[in-house]
Amino acid sequence: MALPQAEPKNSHHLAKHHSLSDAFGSVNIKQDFPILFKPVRNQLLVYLDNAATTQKPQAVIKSLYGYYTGKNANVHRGVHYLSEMATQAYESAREKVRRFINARETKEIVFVRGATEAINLVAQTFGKMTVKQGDEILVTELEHHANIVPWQMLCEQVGATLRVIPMTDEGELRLAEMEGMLNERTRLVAVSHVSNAVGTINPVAHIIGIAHRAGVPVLIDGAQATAHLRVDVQALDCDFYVFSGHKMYGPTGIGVLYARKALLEAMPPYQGGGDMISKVSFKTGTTYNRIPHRFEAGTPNISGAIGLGAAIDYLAEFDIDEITAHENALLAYATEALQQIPELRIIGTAGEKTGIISFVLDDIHPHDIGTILDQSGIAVRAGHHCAMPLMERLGLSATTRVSFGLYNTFKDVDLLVEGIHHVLRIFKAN
Ligand code: 7TS
Repeated sequence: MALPQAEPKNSHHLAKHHSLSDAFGSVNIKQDFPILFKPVRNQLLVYLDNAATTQKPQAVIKSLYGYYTGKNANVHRGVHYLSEMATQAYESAREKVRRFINARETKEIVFVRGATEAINLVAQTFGKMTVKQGDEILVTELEHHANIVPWQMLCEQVGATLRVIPMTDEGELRLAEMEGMLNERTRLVAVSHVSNAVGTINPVAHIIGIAHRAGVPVLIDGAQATAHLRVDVQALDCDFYVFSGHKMYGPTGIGVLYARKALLEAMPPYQGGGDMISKVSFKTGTTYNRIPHRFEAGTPNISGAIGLGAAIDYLAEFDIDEITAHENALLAYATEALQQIPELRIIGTAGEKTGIISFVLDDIHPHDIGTILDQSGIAVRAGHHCAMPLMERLGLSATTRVSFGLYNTFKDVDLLVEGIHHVLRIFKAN
């Protein structure tokens, strides 16, 4: 399948709602990301590790610079000008997040460090409140450790059991089994929207329907979804949705917990400290602030939230469905090209996938593959992808993983394929 590949151009930032059929497939979008023009090992970077973290557009970098040069102060405290500016910027980022995932109210948006912290928060607040000895929590075989370990810790603390929804060899959840696993002791289903290790898009709306019919709330780990798929928490009807800013072109150290208002209002606080209280007294005890501030103890990541807001604005310059379509086209093109390599086996062949391809190549260790590709300026991830139970299920210790972002091109895929042939040549020569 020979797809057209436009030549590099020095044109500038895309106009708002630029025709994406022009923009994608060319390198125009790369121009928004300064780091993609930094030579890596004397070559132009081919960045294919977007599931680990995405690169940041100039607009996000500028927003951080703008914050620290024009607005820096602590939030929700000072009466002075800069504090008002910082608070306004921070709270307006919350509104951008609300709109981005279509939550009903900004109260339902809690800023956290990332998906990991959001899940730990839910486990230690909602979990401690509702999960008792003998109760059960359901996760799946496809989860990242961030959506396993906090639940294991909770189960150990309260004497509950973690049960695991199995998957097929292709990497699809066996939902018929899930129905049989729900019972009157089940307190929560925690499932990823998209698997980071093999790219499966789980049918989360369907899963939420099944769980809700059994009266069980659902947490969706959207770390691998928000940069690639349209997310609407009201349409999904999920109870919790978590994600990380850095995987969607925003800064590191900022992420989001969305929780249904009634749940958030019922949950006990997570960390104690400044900003999360309404009154503190040694005599009469402490009362807590209203949501979402009750869950944001201490000085938050103000610049991070503002940078995430800028990333959301950046994504809004595109139509998210066109981003999905572009990454699907890259996935199809790369899958077909990689299948031509007899020594290569793709791991995870679900019917619905995002732009993530895990593979093994002969018996060459993924770390060797990653290291050799890096010599050609191609960045991929090698290892267990923080999904050791998934690897165990597949009988593997590691894979090499390629993951696309909106700036990747068909040329990037061609360079990857060339790089893999180079790896094979090196190993065959030895
Ligand atoms: N959930 C999923 C599905 C993830 O892919 C990750 C990170 C996390 C949770 C945790 O996100 P964090 O931002 O809190 O660290 N996944 C990966 C990855 O695939 N490679 O590096 C990190």
